Amino acid sequence: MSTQEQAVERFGVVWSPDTRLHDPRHEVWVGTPTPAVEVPERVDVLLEALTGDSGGDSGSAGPGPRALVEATSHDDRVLRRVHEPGLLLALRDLERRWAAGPYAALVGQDRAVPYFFATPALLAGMPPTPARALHAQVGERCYDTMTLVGPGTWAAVRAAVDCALTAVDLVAAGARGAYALCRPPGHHATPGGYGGSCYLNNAAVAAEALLDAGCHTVSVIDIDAHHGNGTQAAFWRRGDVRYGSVHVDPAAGWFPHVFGHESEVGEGSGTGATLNRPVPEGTEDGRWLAEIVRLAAFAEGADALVVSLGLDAAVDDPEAPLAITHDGYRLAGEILGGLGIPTVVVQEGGYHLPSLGSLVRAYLEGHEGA
Ligand code: SP5
Ligand code: ZN
Repeated sequence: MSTQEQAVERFGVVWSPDTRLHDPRHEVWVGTPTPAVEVPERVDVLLEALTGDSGGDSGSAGPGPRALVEATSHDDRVLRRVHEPGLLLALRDLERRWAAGPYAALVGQDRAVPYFFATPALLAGMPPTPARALHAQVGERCYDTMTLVGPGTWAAVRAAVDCALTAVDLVAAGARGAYALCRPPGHHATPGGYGGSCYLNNAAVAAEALLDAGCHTVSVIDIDAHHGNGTQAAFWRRGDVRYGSVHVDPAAGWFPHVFGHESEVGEGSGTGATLNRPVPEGTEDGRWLAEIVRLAAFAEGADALVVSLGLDAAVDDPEAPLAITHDGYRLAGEILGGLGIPTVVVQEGGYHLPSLGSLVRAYLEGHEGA
């Protein structure tokens, strides 16, 4: 029996205190403000679990503490390869413009939330004139009512991107892997739009940065309970970045509703570089892990791996109906870690605060130990 611990190189944890600054307070669902689940406390829970003293199971013979790395600021160069300039401009200015508007005084709404969407059904084939009112402009970029922008949102969103880019720096410098404690999450953010509690796509930015660092191919594997429509959109027509995801079946009624079906495989030179594995409500470890084995085979051969690590597939999570255990997350880590590919793990969703810490440890220990 070999002492596996000796070989274990623990992933550094990249974080930024600024990621706490975004506080949506509410998400509006079917017209009704409900308490936000994507809350700043998520950062503290994850950080404490990964760096606090309550670390290992027994305490005595476990590996040492993880390196805690504060994100360094990176310019917009890689970010602009994922997102349209119009999205970056709109998001950067939105909290100031909304605060200057009458919304807080009129209706007590101090967060930007859209109410009007210029869908193809409205346009009816006619050429629209851009809306003058800010409350109509918000719906040009925000595609749902659950992704509010307020004081501190931009600072946090941009800091999350810096976490992802700093984690890439660690891997580019030779680390086996690194964990980016990104908040808010990113995988629902498309090149031109935001929604699903996501504003900028941290995982897609990480993949682009890995290409920049000399990788020829990158695989993004997304194990969040929801399909990462934004990441899929970013690489839909490209063969250099593969996107594979296991998620609750949108055809059963789940967000993002219109994407995440098995029939979506990419287009053009990206044909076959997208793989969706929707699973039924109530899916347990066995089925989920079998899909992760398929995703691992799909990811194999890439020069680098990005894992979109959502913890909301867990059985106790309030936002998704899957039933994955701690052992499931540990085994998922072992399967993806078994590929032996340098990896940037990017935090996505996960909303059951009492479980997040042990789930993230389970995944990372599985991946590192593989
Ligand atoms: C990153 C991520 O996990 N985003 C999740 C987005 C899915 N949210 C869908 C929410 C559907 C409505 N839930 C009702 C709960 C009201 N608080
Ligand atoms: Zn999710």
